Amino acid sequence: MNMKPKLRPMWQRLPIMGGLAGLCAWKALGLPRGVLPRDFKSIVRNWDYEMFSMILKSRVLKAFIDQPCYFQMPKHIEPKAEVAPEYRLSHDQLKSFYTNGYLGPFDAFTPEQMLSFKQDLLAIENTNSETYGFKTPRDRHFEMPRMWNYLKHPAITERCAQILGPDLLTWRSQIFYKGPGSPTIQWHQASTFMVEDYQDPAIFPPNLSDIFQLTVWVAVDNTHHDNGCLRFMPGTHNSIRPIKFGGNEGFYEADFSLEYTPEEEARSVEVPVKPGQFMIFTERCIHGSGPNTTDKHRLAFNMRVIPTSVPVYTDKKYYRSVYNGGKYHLDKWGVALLRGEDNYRLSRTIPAHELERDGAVTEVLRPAA
Ligand SMILES: O=C(O)CCC(=O)C(=O)O
Ligand SMILES: [Fe+2]
Repeated sequence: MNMKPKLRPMWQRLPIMGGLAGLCAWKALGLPRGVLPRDFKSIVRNWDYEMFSMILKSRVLKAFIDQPCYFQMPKHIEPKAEVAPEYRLSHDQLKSFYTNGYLGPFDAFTPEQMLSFKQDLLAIENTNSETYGFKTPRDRHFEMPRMWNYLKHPAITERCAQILGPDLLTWRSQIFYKGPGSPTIQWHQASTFMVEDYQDPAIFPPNLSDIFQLTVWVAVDNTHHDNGCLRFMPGTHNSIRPIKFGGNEGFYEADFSLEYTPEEEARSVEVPVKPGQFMIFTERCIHGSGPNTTDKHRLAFNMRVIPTSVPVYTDKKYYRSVYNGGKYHLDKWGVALLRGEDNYRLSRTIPAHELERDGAVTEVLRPAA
C-alpha cells in the first residue's frame, strides 16, 4: 500500500477520510486489531485522537506525522547526572537547552582526527552495510570501532547525561554526506520517529512530553552558511507540529512541509560548527540545513541517544524507511550502551566487545573541554 504522505486529489481524499473515520471508530470501540492489515493496525495502535482529528478536520490536507507532545520547562533546572568538572553544563547552558532545544557547539576531536576519519567514512559509505546488506549511511558504528570510540567520547556522553540521566544508549547513527551542490534538508522535527516506518514509532518513551532523546551531531568538515551548516528554530521543541501536504519542499522526496509561523522562521539561527565539534539537540526542535553551494562536500555524522528506560523497535523484525529507502532487517541491529548501566534491558543489545571488535586498535582519546 502506498502510504507516502503527499497531496492527493479530492476523489482520493474522500475515501481516505471514510477509512480513517472507520479506524478511529475501531480504536474507540476497542475492536480486535489482529484482523487488520499491518498499516491499518499501526494507525489504530499508534494514532491518538488528536492525530485522527487533525487529518479528518483538514480533509486530508494536514496531518501529524509523529505523536503530538508538549514540552514543559522543568520546574528545577538541574543536571541529571554528576560529571567531571570539565564536562559540567552551567545552569545557563542547561536553561538555554531547555529554552531553545539545542546546545553547542562543543569541542571533542581535533581537526586532524576528523581529516583522517573522513577517509574511513567516505570509504565505508560506498560499501554494503554488514548490518543491513545494502549501502546505507545508517548504523555504520556497528562495523567501525573507530566511530564507536568517537561516539563514546566523554565530551559527548557526559553532557548528554546531564540532560537525559546517567544511563545512556544509542539506537542509531548516521553519516551525513552533503555533496557539492546538494539541496536544502528541509525544516523537520521528530519525536518517536513515527513517520519513518509508516505510522510505527521506533522508540517508546514512558512519557511522550519528556525530553527522552537527544541527537548528537559531529562536524567532520568545517560547516558554515555556504556548505549548509545546521540551522534551528529556537523554542520550537515546545510541540510537535502538523505537516501540510503539498508545497515545494522535499524531504527525501516526501511531498509535504512542516507547519510553523513566519515569526518562528524569522528567528531561525544558523550554527557553524568546526571539524571535531558537536551539537546536541532534541529532534523535536525544528531544524534542517541549507543547500551546499560550494564545490566541496560537507561531511558530518550523528547519533541518537536515549536513556535505558526507553525501548526501541519492540517486537519488530524490520522497519521500512519511507525517506531513506529500503527495508532494514533488525536481526543484526541493537542498541549499544554509551554510559552507565542498562538495568532495564528493554531492547536487543549489541555488547561492547562486538563493537570494539575484540581488540581492534582505536585511538586513546584526549579529554576535550
Ligand atoms: O546534517 C544535516 O544537514 C541534517 C542533520 C539532521 O537533521 C539530524 O542530525 O537530525
Ligand atoms: Fe534531523
